Amino acid sequence: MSDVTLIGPEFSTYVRSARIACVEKGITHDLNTDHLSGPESLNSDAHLAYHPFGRIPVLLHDDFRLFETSAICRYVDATFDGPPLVPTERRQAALMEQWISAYNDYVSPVVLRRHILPYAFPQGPDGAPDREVIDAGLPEVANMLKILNAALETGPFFLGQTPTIADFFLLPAIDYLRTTPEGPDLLAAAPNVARHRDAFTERKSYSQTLPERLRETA
Ligand SMILES: N[C@@H](CCC(=O)N[C@@H](CS)C(=O)NCC(=O)O)C(=O)O
Repeated sequence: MSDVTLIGPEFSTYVRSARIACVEKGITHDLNTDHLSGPESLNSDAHLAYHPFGRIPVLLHDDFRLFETSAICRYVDATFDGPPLVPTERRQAALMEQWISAYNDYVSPVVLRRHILPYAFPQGPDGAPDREVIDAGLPEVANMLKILNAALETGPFFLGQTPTIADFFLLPAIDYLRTTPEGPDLLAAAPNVARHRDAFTERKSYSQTLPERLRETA
């Protein structure tokens, strides 16, 4: 029993990243969505008391509260016994930071916000996915996958055979990408990215954090 609680729903990509860190470290965690009922509840007083920017996840451990997924993963790594989630060699550790930051600042705004989310939460006419938004984003999504494909050339993970926190960030987005109409073709053109996800499926941290809506397609 670790007494770690993560606030946020299981379908959220960043919540999944934090959950993967817990499973890879070998600790149990609870998920808490008690005060969350929909996107608007992220800006409720109850949630803002945990996360002043109205995002998820938040980690609770004893009387300690922490937001930002990278900080949460690093806290889990530093606090509990278990396999290291960060490389010990300084350049490898720096490369891990590089890919976490690149995911947050470049990959997620394109792959998640301009492709996956417009399908998951359609905002177009009649509640359909907004084709203009999605079509305009496709060349950039393909370019992101090209960059990731090159980075994962040795693979299967960013830093070789063992996943690190950077991989915990990428996996949830790629797992959703497979399920969009264009996803399979985009991934066929980026086989190292597809291999990254396939290598993850062999790990407990994949199956134990698989969101409900991906269970049929896994
Ligand atoms: N920088 C934050 C990003 C967290 C984030 O954006 N989480 C998403 C869920 S995957 C969220 O809260 N979205 C709600 C929104 O954008 O309003 C982190 O690393 O935790």
